[in-house]
Amino acid sequence: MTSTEDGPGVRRGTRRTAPEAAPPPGIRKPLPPRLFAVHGTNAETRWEALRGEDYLTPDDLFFVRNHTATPLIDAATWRLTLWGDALRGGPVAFTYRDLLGMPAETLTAFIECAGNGRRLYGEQQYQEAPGTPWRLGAVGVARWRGVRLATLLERAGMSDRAVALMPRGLDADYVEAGENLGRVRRPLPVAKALDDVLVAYEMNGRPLPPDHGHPARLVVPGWVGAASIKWLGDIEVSAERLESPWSTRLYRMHGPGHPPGGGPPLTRMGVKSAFELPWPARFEAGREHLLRGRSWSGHGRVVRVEVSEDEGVSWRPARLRDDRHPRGWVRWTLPWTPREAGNLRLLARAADETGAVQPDRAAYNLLGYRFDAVVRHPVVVT
Ligand SMILES: Nc1nc2c(c(=O)[nH]1)N[C@H]1C(S)=C(S)[C@@H](COP(=O)(O)O)O[C@H]1N2
Ligand SMILES: [Mo]
Repeated sequence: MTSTEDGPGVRRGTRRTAPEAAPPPGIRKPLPPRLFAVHGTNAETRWEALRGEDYLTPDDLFFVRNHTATPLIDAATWRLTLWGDALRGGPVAFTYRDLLGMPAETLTAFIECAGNGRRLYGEQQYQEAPGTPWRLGAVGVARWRGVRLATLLERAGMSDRAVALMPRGLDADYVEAGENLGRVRRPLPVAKALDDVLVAYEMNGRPLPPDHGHPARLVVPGWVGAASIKWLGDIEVSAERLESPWSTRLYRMHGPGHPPGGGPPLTRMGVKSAFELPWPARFEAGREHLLRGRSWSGHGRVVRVEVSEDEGVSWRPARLRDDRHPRGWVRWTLPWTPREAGNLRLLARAADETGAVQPDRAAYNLLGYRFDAVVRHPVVVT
């Protein structure tokens, strides 16, 4: 990579084509190894492939997290049904055409898996966590277009007794260690639903691709990706609290330092940063390189990013680009001239507008969620 570090970046298709690995059976789009690392039924975006890309993650580079397999759903016969004891009338079904005919809204937001960075618990904190071994590529930013969930709830006649919703996907039942947990579903508080949740039918200006939820998915800004149910089929609207395995057991912090039975269901993601570099990255000594990266937070805009080449003893501010979206990420750059050959680690640390800063260590939990510590990116200087 040394000779291209200052250049326009790794353009897709310009590198020598690596042999294609067998794709996981459940994902429809191509997963060339230069763009993705495949883990079971999931595909992780390679950060070096984002180098030189625009603000939005292109659809063909967006990570995929599937509990089972991508279903192919015909938008013409698809229905989204709202039902439950907190509707004033009976169930209400919306067609794809109904959605397209309703007031549309556009939202630029990241979706990030709660387990993004899980592998770094082991690699960096020597605390292994089971589960999909994502490094930092289980995140992407897209421009979503669709109908506000608040609008659908209003049209379906939600009463003020409603406290919880249960959006559910149309993909197959999820079976974990021989136990059938049913279809992917996770309770969503009414307050969040009314605030900023979108029922999206477009991603980056085109109909949602099959792997990302066609014909429609939820986009729950700032929250763990599991809240953003894909292939949305129905939503229960309830006057009582609702639970599913995705709220009682999964997507909670378990283990030492957390309450018995786990902490509360995870909602917002923390602050994170990543370099647009391969792992490990290679640089030539004595030349100036332009470091690039992106930082994001589930709590609001990122306002500061600093980089360290000496394990956090000293920090230099990166230059933030002006394309910040409140629910997206920010791109940043910093020129860097490595002095001598050897191995080192590059650190990037972001702060958001609420004052939250990336910690030195992430709060360990048995399922490896929410790794938000400053990442030590390995670098070889030659
Ligand atoms: N129906 C359904 N929705 C789902 C999932 C799933 O497996 N089935 N995975 C969830 C998880 S854990 C994440 S992180 C995001 C990933 O969205 P993406 O695959 O579009 O990147 O979708 C969420 N929505
Ligand atoms: Mo996830």
